[in-house]
Amino acid sequence: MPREVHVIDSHTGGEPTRVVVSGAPDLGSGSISDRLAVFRRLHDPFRSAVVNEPRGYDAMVGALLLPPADPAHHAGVIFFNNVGYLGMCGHGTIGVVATLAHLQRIQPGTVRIETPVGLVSAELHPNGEVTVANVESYRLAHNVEVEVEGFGPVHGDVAYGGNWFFLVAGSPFPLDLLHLEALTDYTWKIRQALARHGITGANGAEIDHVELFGPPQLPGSHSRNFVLCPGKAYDRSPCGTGTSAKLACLVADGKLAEGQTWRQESVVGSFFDGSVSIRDGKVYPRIRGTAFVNADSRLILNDADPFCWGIRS
Ligand code: PYC
Repeated sequence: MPREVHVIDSHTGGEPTRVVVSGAPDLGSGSISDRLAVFRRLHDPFRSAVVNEPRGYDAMVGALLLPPADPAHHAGVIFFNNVGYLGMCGHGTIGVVATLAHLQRIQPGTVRIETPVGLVSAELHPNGEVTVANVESYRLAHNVEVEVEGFGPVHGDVAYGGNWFFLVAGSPFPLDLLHLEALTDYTWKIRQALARHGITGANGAEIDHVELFGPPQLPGSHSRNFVLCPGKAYDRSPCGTGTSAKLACLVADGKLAEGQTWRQESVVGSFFDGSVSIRDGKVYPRIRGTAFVNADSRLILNDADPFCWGIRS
């Protein structure tokens, strides 16, 4: 019998999130990290079926909604994309909260969500905006030089915001939609160079996101970015975890303090408002944005379909 998977799609600043509400494989009842390990080991084709073509496309981020390990929390979630799994996802968390509101499972107020990298809380505001209180974010290394094929030495910061980022100030190409191909090629080469030179996050973690920053184009915003995601798609939103990494760098540079807002705009012209709370010297970013639900549908997984499990590169 073909299997049906209930999904709800939304976008946050243009970046899509597909929340799997039911029809997913049983991952057991361990911690979210334990369930991620089961997902990765035994059910990876399901990830591909949900986000890859012919049902999805490279920019699609999936969010598997799970019962929380701790009943005091509202939900657990595992984020995934066209090539694998994400520790955290800022735009995706905003999409999950908008989806829970669409399903009338939550009202305005605080939502506590378990992710593989820790507990994240989010505030659903009465006007539908969402503020995500992210995991601790920090800069690991400042002004790291890497030799990039065809471009020479490039300098950037290595920082964590729930995923690992290399943050580069400036770009040889304007951060706009006319230059997406060149920006993708440049940032992909930076990522390859980081891997080639053994430049990693903490404990050897791969740096799988690259972020370029340039001057803002919208009134009231502080900077525009281009973010390359692990599977070579670019983030249509300003990237919640990428903005968290940026906020941690700004705090480390003495350029942002508690109570101040940093408006980060994306390459498509959407924006997040970022701020920080600092506890015991540690930086905890807050990302405020809006998601719009734009589809509520059933995926059909039919084993007789040769592309049932997605087109995988
Ligand atoms: O918003 O954190 C984010 C994100 C990560 C990858 C795509 N979006």
